[in-house]
Amino acid sequence: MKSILKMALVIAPLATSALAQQFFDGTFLDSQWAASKILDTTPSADALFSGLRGSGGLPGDCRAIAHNWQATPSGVSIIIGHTKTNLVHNPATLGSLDSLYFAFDARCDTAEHVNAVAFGPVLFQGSKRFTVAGVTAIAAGPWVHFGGLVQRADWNQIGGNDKPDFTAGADPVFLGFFSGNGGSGTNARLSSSGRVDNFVVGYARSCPADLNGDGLVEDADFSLFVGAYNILDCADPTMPSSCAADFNFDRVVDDTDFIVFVGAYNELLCP
Ligand SMILES: [Ca+2]
Ligand SMILES: [Ca+2]
Repeated sequence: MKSILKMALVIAPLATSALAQQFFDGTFLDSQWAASKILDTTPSADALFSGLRGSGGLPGDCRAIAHNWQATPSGVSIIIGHTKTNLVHNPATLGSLDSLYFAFDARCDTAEHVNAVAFGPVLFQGSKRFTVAGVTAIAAGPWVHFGGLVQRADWNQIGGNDKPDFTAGADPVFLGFFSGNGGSGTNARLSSSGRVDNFVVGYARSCPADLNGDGLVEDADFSLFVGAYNILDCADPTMPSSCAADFNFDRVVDDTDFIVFVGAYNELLCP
């Protein structure tokens, strides 16, 4: 078995980056996040907004968002993009990857005439802004959770029909979430606020179980997997960074991930 492994190591192509990676933020340092207006159809296009690190998260710190806009009797929309500026993805390393995993928790505070705030994934690339329909948090309601794979085709460009460009040489990609409000039939200037916590972005390579990135899923990866499995919680400070053994991005390395690992381990060679 050992010699076969060695042979396979010799014939394996140069290891491409094959890690499942995920990035988590439950702290939301102001220096790592930026907010900008990406849509404002209010009469004077003068919607105000802010996004700042705040308390009252789920748990601990969160990103506290606030909107102030003129809601005319007819519908208007404002969308604010919150991007994690220290999480810049180079399309050359994203490659042909189509799907990104996003997750976050959100809630909406109570305010007069404000029914809800909408939240969803956002992607900035060059001058283009893209969103994906997410979740709606009801005023004074419970935290709501968004989590799911977003395919390239799922992105909707604000003011256009393009899709993000993940080909090598394309502009860097900034990822985050949007917060948005619409008119509620009230002709008034409204203020709403809410919170977002536990922001996760993940992308799976073609061979995520190859935890050491050498092109094979073998005993070395098994050891890495077992180590992560024993730690369990991606938030545990002893978990290797990016929690690559959490293949389904649910922030724990458990039996669900083990099933994925065993399937790949039996195959040995990455596709
Ligand atoms: Ca490996
Ligand atoms: Ca998992």
